Amino acid sequence: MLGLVGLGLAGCGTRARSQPMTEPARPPGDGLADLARAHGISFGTAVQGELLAQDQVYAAAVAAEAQLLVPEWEAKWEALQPREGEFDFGPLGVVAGFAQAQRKQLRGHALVWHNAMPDWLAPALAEGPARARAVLAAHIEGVLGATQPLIRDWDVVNEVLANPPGSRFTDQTPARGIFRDTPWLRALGPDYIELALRLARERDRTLRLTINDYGLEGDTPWAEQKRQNMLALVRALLAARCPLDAVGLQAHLQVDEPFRPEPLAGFIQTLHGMGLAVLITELDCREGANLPPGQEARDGIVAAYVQQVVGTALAAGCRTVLTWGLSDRDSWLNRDPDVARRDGQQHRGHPLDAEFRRKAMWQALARSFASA
Ligand code: 9MR
Repeated sequence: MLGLVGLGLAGCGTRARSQPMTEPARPPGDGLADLARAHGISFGTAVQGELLAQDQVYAAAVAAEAQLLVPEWEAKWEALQPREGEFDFGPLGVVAGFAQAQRKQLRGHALVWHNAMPDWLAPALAEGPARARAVLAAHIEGVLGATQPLIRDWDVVNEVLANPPGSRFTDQTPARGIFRDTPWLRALGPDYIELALRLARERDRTLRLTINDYGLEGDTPWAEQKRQNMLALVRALLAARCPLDAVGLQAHLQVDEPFRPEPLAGFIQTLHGMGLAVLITELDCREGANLPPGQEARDGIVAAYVQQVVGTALAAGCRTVLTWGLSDRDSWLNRDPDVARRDGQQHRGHPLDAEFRRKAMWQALARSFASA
């Protein structure tokens, strides 16, 4: 199979090759990634390939602020294997081409997830365990074969834990024990998690293997339950000598959710004690039901909340922070009908506003990096 390195450059088109992407609008060296790097922290963001290719303001902001990129959609199953056996690395190649041209690192998201599955996948899994195993092995082989050596860190499994009863998340997929009831779980039981991790390690011995999930940060009974469930899962995997290197905390924060540093710090330290790295993988922040008057007050609340959570994670030893997009303009928070505001306002939960101006959350991240 042709590697992604070649495909990436092809996917980016001649414009990107003959005419480098827009120069960063700001002088180099003062972006979040630079501030983070000075303190041993890697900062990055989720990106959308179409915007990287077509929107120079967007591309310049990514170039200036982020060192680590993760495709928001382009590395999901539905993007990479839309029809069984037919891999399409075109959209991912656009992101990879940008990363190469701008000398950014890339992480992968996500090999196994219950969303963004192509239409053929759930029926194939329903055909039985042997078929499910074969499909999983073929995907991991096809994807890692093409993305090595460009991507050195993958979310191998994403959101495998159920949301504990009482949680306020909109996704209330039923649970089977601690696990989310998905086509993967129905086909293979919880063993699909171990199988995916083992297949990934076999295919690429030095790849960092990450389990990624959300709802692990707050000071609520259900967040605590989910942290305990994650620890139980990690303990079981390690006891089975299953390869696993890191846990990703998505950190889709909500200012209305209670937060205290101790539970999160304790969780991160426990994971470190088990030999795992902990990353913040999808940081953004939803505003509360009742907005204070004035943009400055709104942004101040988001910034203070983000600083508490990120500051806590960094103090506990987390060394990688990615936001799920840089600007309010392009965020799922304002696109997804389940999380978008219903009062006509747009969430302001990203470091840059809709005009790509740095706002209080940007400063909060900068301060968190400086004091890490
Ligand atoms: O932000 C992503 C959105 O644009 C996609 O439509 C959606 C389905 O592919 O996925 C969103 O990203 C999710 C991520 O992959 C996993 N954690 C939750 C993110 C927000 O829903």
